[in-house]
Amino acid sequence: MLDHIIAIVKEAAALTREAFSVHNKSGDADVVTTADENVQRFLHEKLACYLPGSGFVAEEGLSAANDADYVWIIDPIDGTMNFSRGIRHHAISVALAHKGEVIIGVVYAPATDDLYVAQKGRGAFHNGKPMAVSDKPFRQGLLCTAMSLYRKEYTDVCLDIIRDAYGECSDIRRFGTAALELCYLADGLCDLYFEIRIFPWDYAAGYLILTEAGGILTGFAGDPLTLDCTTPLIGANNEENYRRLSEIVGRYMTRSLSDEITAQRVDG
Ligand code: LIP
Repeated sequence: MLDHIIAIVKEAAALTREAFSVHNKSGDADVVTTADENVQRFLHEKLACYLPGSGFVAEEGLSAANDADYVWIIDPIDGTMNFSRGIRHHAISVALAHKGEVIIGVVYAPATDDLYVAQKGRGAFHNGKPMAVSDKPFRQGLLCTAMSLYRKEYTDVCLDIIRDAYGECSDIRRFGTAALELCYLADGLCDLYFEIRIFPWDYAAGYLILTEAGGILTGFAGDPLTLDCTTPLIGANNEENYRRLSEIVGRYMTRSLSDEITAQRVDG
């Protein structure tokens, strides 16, 4: 099954090498390209044929049969702004969930030919090599993070959290693609992750890849990820660093703010 999904994702990647146009969705910071739409349409057609009766939740307006046992969670191009500007940090992210649990994750970066995959209970692999999180302590950690791109009213909270974390870790990185950032944690390249509001299609595949590589990823205050709403996302290479980052986040985020963020459902 995994090899077949990989083949479909890599076939879809060819569509990112064709000419494309760019459109604004909810504003200048929220863009979509015809490549996003073409990749999503291709993946929907091929994966629905491969797994009849499966449901779909995908970024570009696709939400179907979400009560099916098997549901595909897809970001056709994660890091669309990067892609639209010619920045190589972007990826196709495909997750397969069974009764709400991610069992397969595939993240493929067409510009660099980096393939990250995981199957539940069977490890995570980068271009066929086993992945493992780093053993870096917090003070040596690289924190992948982002501002609240589509909800700029959360900017101050993000700045407070990032300022405190930056004062205690080594440095921050903003790659503009959560799917790849979670793979970087899984591969030991980065060590910490925080984003205040992110969609399931951004993180579903990266979640399995990171946890299969030994990492930790949850919502606010250890909340499990439910795959059906936007959520804060906190991740780390080990339990000690996860607790320390969660404590920093808890200085400024509240349960009511987290509830406000997770109130936005994405499953239709
Ligand atoms: C991306 C997200 C990421 C965010 C990026 C971008 P998209 O998704 O994965 O969390 O910080 O700016 O939004 O919209 O490119 O598919």
